[in-house]
Amino acid sequence: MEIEVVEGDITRQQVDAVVNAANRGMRGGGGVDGAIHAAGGPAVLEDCVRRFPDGLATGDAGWTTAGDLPARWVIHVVGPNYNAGERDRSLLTSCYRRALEVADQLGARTVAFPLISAGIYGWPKEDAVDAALETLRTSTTDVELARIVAFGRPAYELVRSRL
Ligand code: AR6
Repeated sequence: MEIEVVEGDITRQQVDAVVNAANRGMRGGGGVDGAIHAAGGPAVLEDCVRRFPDGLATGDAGWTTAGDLPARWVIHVVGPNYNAGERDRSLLTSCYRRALEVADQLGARTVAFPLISAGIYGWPKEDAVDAALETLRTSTTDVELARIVAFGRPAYELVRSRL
């Protein structure tokens, strides 16, 4: 699998699936989650309600339609909330691994990832990048391209330096 980094907005990515950094409730939120629901439109929330009546566990992944986004699917993951004391790193790496498993189930070959837990959930950025890269590098998957979408220049430079 090729791993690349771009600077940009995950809602603009022309890929098979975009990954959303959601929360356990799975009913939208701020950050990437807010941007994906805003750009994807109400179909994304409707599908969340239908597929995740009880939400989703931390470290797990599931999918919905991408609604009006250029992608075909949204793969939702729930990263650990570092600020709330969830600091088990395996919960963070699990998000990347589970997202690739869901991508394989869907037949998605190109997948765009945000830096899960690195925003509102407060995971230290450098380690969030390393956890993402390590997990993507060591996972066995049919996904051909993992694109890390860095939000802003500093995030882009950080990912590039760790790559
Ligand atoms: N495209 C790409 N990256 C983005 C975008 C975007 N449009 N917007 C923000 N980022 P966050 P989390 C970056 O906070 O830390 C929500 O309320 C951001 O700079 O979106 O996992 C959910 O509902 C950071 O590097 O996700 C949850 O409650 C990264 O994406 C909670 O926030 C992740 O930041 C999840 O927090």
